[in-house]
Amino acid sequence: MPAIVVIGAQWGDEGKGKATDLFGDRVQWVVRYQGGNNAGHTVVLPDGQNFALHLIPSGILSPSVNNVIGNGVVVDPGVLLEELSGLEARGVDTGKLLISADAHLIMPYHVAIDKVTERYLGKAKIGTTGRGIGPCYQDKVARVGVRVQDLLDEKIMRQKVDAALDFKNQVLVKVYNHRALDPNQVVDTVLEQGSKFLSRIADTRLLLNQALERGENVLLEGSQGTLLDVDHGTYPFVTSSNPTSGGASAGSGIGPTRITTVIGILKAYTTRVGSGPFPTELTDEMGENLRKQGGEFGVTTGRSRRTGWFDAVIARYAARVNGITDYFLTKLDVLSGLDTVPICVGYEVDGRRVGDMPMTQTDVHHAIPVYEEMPGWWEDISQCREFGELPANARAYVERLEELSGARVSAIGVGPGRDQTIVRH
Ligand code: 2SA
Ligand code: GDP
Ligand code: MG
Repeated sequence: MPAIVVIGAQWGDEGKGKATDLFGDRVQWVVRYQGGNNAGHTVVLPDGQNFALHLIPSGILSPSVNNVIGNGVVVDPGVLLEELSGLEARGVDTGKLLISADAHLIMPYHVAIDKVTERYLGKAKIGTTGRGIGPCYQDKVARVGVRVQDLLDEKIMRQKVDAALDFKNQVLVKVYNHRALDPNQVVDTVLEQGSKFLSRIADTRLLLNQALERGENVLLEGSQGTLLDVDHGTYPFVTSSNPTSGGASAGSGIGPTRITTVIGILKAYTTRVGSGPFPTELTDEMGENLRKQGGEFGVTTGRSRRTGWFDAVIARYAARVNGITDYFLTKLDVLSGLDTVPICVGYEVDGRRVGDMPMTQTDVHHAIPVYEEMPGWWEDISQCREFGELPANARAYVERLEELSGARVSAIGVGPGRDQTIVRH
């Protein structure tokens, strides 16, 4: 398995952190390829210690793994330092973390613009994490971004920030009634922060390709999920990068022919944080129960996650868009204790029955789920380690999801712990 990709098949928070951690002893490199500290990836170690990672790859908790923040990631230097010191204070060795010289820096004005834009949008807001992700990617695409390598050249850094703030301050002050930011102060702060991680800046695309040439294994860890992808998600209610497997090549510099396996992380039900359409959403007591049982609260912002039943239209879509070879079905244990478990098998859109993701966002907003009911199970399954140990109804639920979802279910999560996993293939 030279290069494998782990991606979220729904709207994020499927359990990608746990899945990546499980590969710890079989890969030499773990790479983040998009997003930034909007992500919240949870890993629970065998001794019960719980880690929430935001910007740093989940491989950091496996001592032998080299970790890379790839060129496609947006890096807030202050957050990076905080996350590093938080991990070090808990005894984690962070010596094997490298950062691409081509990754873009989230500057203080990106965070300010993210927050004021959301306030300005009011009811139409995206529900961003407020971490400056969108404004930073906007600057990248507009070719006025500041990159990690600019920390190595103060003159260039000052020129770029002066030019950027010349315009942005006018917008901040005139449109948003926000105070102007002082370019010298911004540069001094960012250079001071950057000085603490200069030794980690590297040509990571070269190092990763050399590692692949030596026969080492690389895991590309996606953040967020397929339906938050700026191209393939529920636009405009998406993040500003490509969490789908195609983004893994662009965001790391590893060619697509190197990728042999794409693992889709799929929750046994569905959640979403932020605004936007969610056909199977439950706004009743059942939704509240799923939130409580599943602990569905944002790892970065603490926001309540919206909850709903499993949606096979989404899973089929994710299988195609990402070329998923295997699914890791997580949080099956959360569904114990239900009389019946509904599965959304298709949508009704303005009187028409559809089995695939509608072409237009208007139709996605109008989609009414068509459900099939499966009998539930009452047993606590958190100690099951073989597929055969699951209650018959839980097995039938997994097998039905597999039939509907476009790829085989190779592993099943029955709890947050590393060992709480059933491996089938
Ligand atoms: P942004 O901040 O520009 O990326 O927000 C745009 C949309 O992307 C969603 N988004 C997420 N959805 C699920 N989980 C994410 N990470 C955190 C977690 C979220 C949290 O692991 O719990 O703590 O709130 C994540 N990051 C971005 C976001 O909700 C917007 O819909
Ligand atoms: P990520 O963003 O995809 O890494 O997922 P998050 O960490 O945001 O949210 C997933 C949550 O579910 C975390 O609290 C995990 O510890 C937890 N989790 C992962 N797999 C399982 C599972 O199979 N069962 C249960 N009960 N919890 C799980
Ligand atoms: Mg998360």
